[in-house]
Amino acid sequence: MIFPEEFVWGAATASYQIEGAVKEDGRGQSIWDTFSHTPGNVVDGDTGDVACDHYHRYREDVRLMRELRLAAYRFSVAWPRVQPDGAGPVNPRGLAFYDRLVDELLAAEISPYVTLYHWDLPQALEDRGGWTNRDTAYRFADYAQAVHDRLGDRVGDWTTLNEPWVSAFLGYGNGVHAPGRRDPAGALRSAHHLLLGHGLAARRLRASGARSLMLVVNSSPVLTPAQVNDPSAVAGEADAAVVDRVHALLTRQFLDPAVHGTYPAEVLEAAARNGGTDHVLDGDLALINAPIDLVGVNYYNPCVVESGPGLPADAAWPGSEGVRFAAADAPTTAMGWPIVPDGLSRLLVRLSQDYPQVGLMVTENGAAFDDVVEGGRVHDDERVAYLEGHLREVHRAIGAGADLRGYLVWSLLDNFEWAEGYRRRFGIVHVDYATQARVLKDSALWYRDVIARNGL
Ligand code: GBH
Repeated sequence: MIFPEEFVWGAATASYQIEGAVKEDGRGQSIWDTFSHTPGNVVDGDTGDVACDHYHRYREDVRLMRELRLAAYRFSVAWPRVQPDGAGPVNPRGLAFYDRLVDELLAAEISPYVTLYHWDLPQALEDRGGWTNRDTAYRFADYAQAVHDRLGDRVGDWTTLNEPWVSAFLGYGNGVHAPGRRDPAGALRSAHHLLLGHGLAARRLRASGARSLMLVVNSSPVLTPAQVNDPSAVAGEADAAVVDRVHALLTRQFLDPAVHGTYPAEVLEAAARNGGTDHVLDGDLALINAPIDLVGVNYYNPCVVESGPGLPADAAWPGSEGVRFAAADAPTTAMGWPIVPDGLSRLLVRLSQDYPQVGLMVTENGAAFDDVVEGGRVHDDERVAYLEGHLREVHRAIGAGADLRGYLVWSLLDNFEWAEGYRRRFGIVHVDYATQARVLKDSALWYRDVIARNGL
């Protein structure tokens, strides 16, 4: 099973999940510092204060990537390192870290894929309303410009946002993520302002000469319980309507505006029932519809729903009245997420049909399992099986015509898994948090072989 010659193999991380060094070199506070330091928000009271200490150990981490012969490394820039208060003059010492990291990657022949926003909003902006405030979109575009000014001579691959659905609906909807607000109307406004920030930043980066622009979404095929194990199962009318609505809320809410310059009716209806649509100004959709090259897809599991007459909307899903979120009949990871590899091919084929204007990249895929270190090895057979199963589906999607450019494992390192803290391990490299020792898991050795032969 060989992949196209230009296929990009890599791994991904995010700033707050790995860097630590939260008070160093003038870094300001982010909403995740505030949130993780507030008791009750993160399992075991874990915080990103130290994390993988990547801020100090990035050279060793790039050496590991080099050993695996990664072609690409997707990381994010911490906005509060660059602009401690989210606006105004840049902090050169904060930017200097990413400057060193980029040089180290290039010396190792690894392409840096820079994500500008992976959830660590400067707290000072949250104090002025965060993403519910339209002004944050403009602040984001200024910040994006500042990072490009410093790294754009060496970085060609830029992502504006990681998973705006999660920022908006877990951050401002159900409050499971920072800033921990529970406000459905605010979540819908936030989603729009995130999109506006994406469009404004994409235009600035393009004008500054960025080679490739990407928006990364958490997307899933939306399936009825019967469709999980039988893709040809036909949904009844009520279930089919619910499937379409949830697909609009999860995926089309972001990709329709970005790629087509339109909102799905389901999103506007959800907003009409939750605070109104006044935050969508004339001309916004045209701004959001900035040309991009790629859509990044983070896939972990399908979204399983059926009709549930009379049910209220879930806090993370304004507009989901009458939807029952159901369990999938499938084995699960340590997160409790169902393992459905062919969900990935179903998703990629659909996205390539719905959004033929852009290429696709799998920017995250991976799984948490309860790894055991034994004699300096980690035999994570379940992770190898998960990754192999999903790569077969990536290959199948390419065969079915999807314009798929690459695959990035989530994650390079075990790291701070947001509200789950450090107990959930997604890495292909094990991290012993007591010593910061790194050990390549069996999955990393397996992935190195996949990369070497460009296939399975
Ligand atoms: C990604 O997000 C992140 O980009 C990454 O930072 C993170 O470490 C990684 O995945 C692993 O979690 O049932 O309504 O609550 C995770 C994507 C999307 C997965 C929302 C959980 C729950 C939806 N997440 N999903 S709901």
